[in-house]
This record gives sequence, C-alpha cells and structure tokens, in this order.
Amino acid sequence: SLRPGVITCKAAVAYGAGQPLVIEEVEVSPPQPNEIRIKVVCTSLCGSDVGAWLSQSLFPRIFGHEASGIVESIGEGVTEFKEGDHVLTLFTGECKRCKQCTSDKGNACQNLGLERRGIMHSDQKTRFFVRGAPVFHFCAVSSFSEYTVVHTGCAAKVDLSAPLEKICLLSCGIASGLGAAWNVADVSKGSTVVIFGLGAVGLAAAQGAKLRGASRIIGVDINPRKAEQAMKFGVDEYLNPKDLDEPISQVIKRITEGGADYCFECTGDVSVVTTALQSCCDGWGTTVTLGVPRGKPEITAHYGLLLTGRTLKGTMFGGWKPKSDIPLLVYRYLKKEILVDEFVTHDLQFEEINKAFDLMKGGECLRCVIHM
Ligand code: CXF
Ligand code: ZN
Repeated sequence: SLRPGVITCKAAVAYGAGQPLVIEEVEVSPPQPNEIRIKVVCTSLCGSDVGAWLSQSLFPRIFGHEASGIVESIGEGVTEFKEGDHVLTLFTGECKRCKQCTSDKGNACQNLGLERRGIMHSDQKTRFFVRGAPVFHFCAVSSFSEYTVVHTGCAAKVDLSAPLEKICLLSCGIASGLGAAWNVADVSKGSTVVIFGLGAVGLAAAQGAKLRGASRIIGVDINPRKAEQAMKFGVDEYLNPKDLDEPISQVIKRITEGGADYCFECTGDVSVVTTALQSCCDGWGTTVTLGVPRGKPEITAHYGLLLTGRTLKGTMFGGWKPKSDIPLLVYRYLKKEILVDEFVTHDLQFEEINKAFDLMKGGECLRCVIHM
C-alpha cells in the first residue's frame, strides 16, 4: 500500500563507487510545495556523473543531471508549471530572489545552487525510496529514473516543438561550453583560442569561440580519437601533448607568438589549469576553467603569470542564468544557430545505461543519450 501520490517506476540505482548501476523499482514521492514531478524522457550522461560515481561515497544514489522531460504533476503553490509542460532540468537552480539571482554579474544562486549532499533543497530529505529505504539524489535532479522530483527553480520550461532527445544536452554540457566562450571569456573576433580537453564541453566552447569569429582554435587532448570529430565544432588544429618532446605550453607560445588570447580548461585535471595559464599571453591572456576535478582540488602556478596581466576565471554552467537563459538557447538551436545534434555519438535504451558509463570512462563518446 503506497502513500498517497507515490508512484513506482524504474530507476538506475548506484550502490557503490564504480559499481554498475542496478535498474530496479523505486518509489517516487509526490512533489512537495514548489516542486514538480517530471516524467524523464531523455537524459544524457555527463562526465560529472561518472566523476561523482567513481569518487564520491554517498550511496545508494540516483545520478543523472542532464535531462529533458514532461511535467507529470505539480506540488502546492506551483503556478509556473502545469502538467504536460516540457522542461530541462537544472543542476544549479535560480530562485530569482537572492543576491546572486538579482545581480546580473553571476549565476551562483544562494538558495538553489549546486546541491552536494544528495537531498532536496527545501527539506533536506529525499523523494526516492527502495524497499522503504531512502536513496540519495544527485544535484537535486537525479534523472536516471523514469520519474523524478525537482524544485521549480531547478527546471526550465522549453518550447514544445523542441526535440527532447536532443535538447537534453543543453541542460549541462553544451550550454556550459557555449556560455564559457560567450559569457565568461567573451571571446572577441580574430582571437586565438586554445581548448584543453576535447570532450563535449570543450567542443562546445570551441563552437562558441568559432561563432564569435575566433580566427584560430587549437584543440589539445591526450586521446587522439578526440581529434576526429573536433573540426566540425570549429577546432582548426590538434595537438597531442604525448606526441611532443617539449612542454605543450612552450609549443603553444611559440606557434601563437607569445601565447593565446583565451584558454579553456575542460579536462578536470587541475594541473592543466596551470598549463592553460602558461599557454595564454602576457597582458590580457585569459584562462577559463570548466573542468570538474575528481581528486585533489588545489591549483598551483607561478605568481609571475598574474603579474604579467593574465586572468584566471572560474565558471559554473557557463555563467548562464539557468531558468532565464536556457529557454533562449533552445530557441537558438531551433533556429539552427548552434549545433547540438552533432554532439550525440550514441543513443541507448535505459537498460543499457551501464554501457554509457563505460563509453564515457573510456573516452569513447561525446554524449550518450539515454532514452527512458
Ligand atoms: C557539475 C559541477 C560539479 C558537481 C557536479 C555537477 N556540473 C555539471 O556537470
Ligand atoms: Zn554535467
């Protein structure tokens, strides 16, 4: 006998670091005040899901934070969404009231920002249960479930005509890369850009730089297979640090006459932050970090790199105001101004979700879209 409003459905539950997910029946609580319950339609796998699965210790847990879906039911006080609305989930939300949300300078919402404890923002509880025991959330989204509950501030309503099996990519990775180039670096026409890490996020940053008129985009990755598809996203030249017998920053400084205008760190290896700073030019060279480190998060660099005028900028979700801006990015996709479909390298059924984890771990995909 279920509590009123509870539904049961299938979810992929992680029971331990690096252990294959188990698809099983979960109970999903009804949406609480200011929450909505979503029927997840598609969810793509992001490197951060794999990173957290491999390195964190909060289990059992339902991962997934890059998703599209349809509103199934709404909680008390919800006026902004109705059953049937199409939404993208937001791993970092927007309350529209706090100091961050009311400033146009940033997007780190103080109420609905990145949730790291595996619970819901509003009551510090979970909405998932397996055999009566609570299951932790991920980023207050947990999209590896046929149904999930999110705060209204952690969902963006999108155009009904937009294909949910593609726009799920705009829920995290692709939006983050484009935003890093446009909002954070503000790449200018004719500039030289270096992208460290040619996964989906790095290639989205490359696309953003290209659309701004960058004249030279150099892609760097230790996996030569990453070079294959890089050109269609704007990368002009590929460098593999493993093929070089001098430091990559030295090569970049030489071929760019002193360093790049902009570098983007999209690997999550903190030592690459230093390399990126060393690869941008004196005076105005700017490094933007997008990668999410799995291990030791400390960075080190010679202070002289800053004394000579470089800037190091961090970003979360490409600086986008998630609820306000993401629907507009969906329109830009519908108008064919940005590439999204091209990032989908694999379409998988929900039952095959562990294959998506293997592909991401092995650096063999850009984005796997999981169809629920
Ligand atoms: C990440 C940011 C760091 C924690 C997990 C989610 N964002 C997107 O991938
Ligand atoms: Zn992500």
